[in-house]
Amino acid sequence: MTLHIHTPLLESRALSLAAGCTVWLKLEALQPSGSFKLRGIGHACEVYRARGAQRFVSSSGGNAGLAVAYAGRALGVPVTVVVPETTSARAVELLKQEHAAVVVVGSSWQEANQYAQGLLREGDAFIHPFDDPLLWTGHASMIDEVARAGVKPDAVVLSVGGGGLLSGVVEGLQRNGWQDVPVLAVETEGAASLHAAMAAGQPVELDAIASVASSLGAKRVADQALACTQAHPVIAERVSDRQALQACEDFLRDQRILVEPACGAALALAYAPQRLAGYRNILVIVCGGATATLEQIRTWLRDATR
Ligand code: PLV
Repeated sequence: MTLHIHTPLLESRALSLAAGCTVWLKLEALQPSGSFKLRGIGHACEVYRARGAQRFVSSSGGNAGLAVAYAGRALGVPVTVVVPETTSARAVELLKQEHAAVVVVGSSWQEANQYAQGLLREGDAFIHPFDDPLLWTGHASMIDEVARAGVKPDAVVLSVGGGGLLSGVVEGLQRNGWQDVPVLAVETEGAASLHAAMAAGQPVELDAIASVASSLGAKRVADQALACTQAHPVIAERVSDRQALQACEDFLRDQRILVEPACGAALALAYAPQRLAGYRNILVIVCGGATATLEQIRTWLRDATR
């Protein structure tokens, strides 16, 4: 028994028509915590508990924090999540539903993270939102499921924040012998830390994040994410906030599932005509996201300047 579930893999008629090729969806939005994060974080939490952890500490007010809170409740381990003041009321409400202790500190993730490090006592396990090999191994299971279903895509489309999802998907492709399947790694223009690192050939720290896709807002990607781009074919793609938001609206209409702009970024590549020209069979990781509401997405879309 794992904490995550085996998610549906389905062919989307609407997205296939929009993209001009067959589009398969891996519906990670249906994980109990609302995103793919539960695969890697569930695995990490199980390992840390087996090593004796008596508390899990997270510094994410987003989907990683929610996955830790879900895993902790399921495993009977108390969870403390430190979130910055920018975290939405909805996210705090969801964390409290999972009975996590929520501490609100600092104006950014960096400050909340620093505070969380200071809380660590003996017996605590810190669960990083994206930079931990245990997470990547857990995320890789989504590719095992696709391989077992007998669907081999010509490319995988996914979103990149800190690059944990990218690292896990590349691990999954490699362990299934799919070294020849490229990854199209999508970021919003204001959160394009992987794109910047690939262009520079080394890790780069962005000055600021300027995107509504806050779940993609890692100023610097994990070193492993950049290493993946050197070991596996990875193409960096960027979309605007407006495209990511519109993709959330379109996906709700087409598949009746609400996702965050972080996930809309990957979907936007399929909705934009011609961006997938030359491919016949695409797999999109519908990574999900539980913290944005439809009202919020519509407000952002109305006000989007980029
Ligand atoms: N979210 C991280 C933030 O990283 C978090 O703390 O929850 N799609 C969704 C819905 C996500 O929540 C995230 C990461 C990503 C994609 C990107 O995954 P990553 O970070 O592994 O590249 C800043």
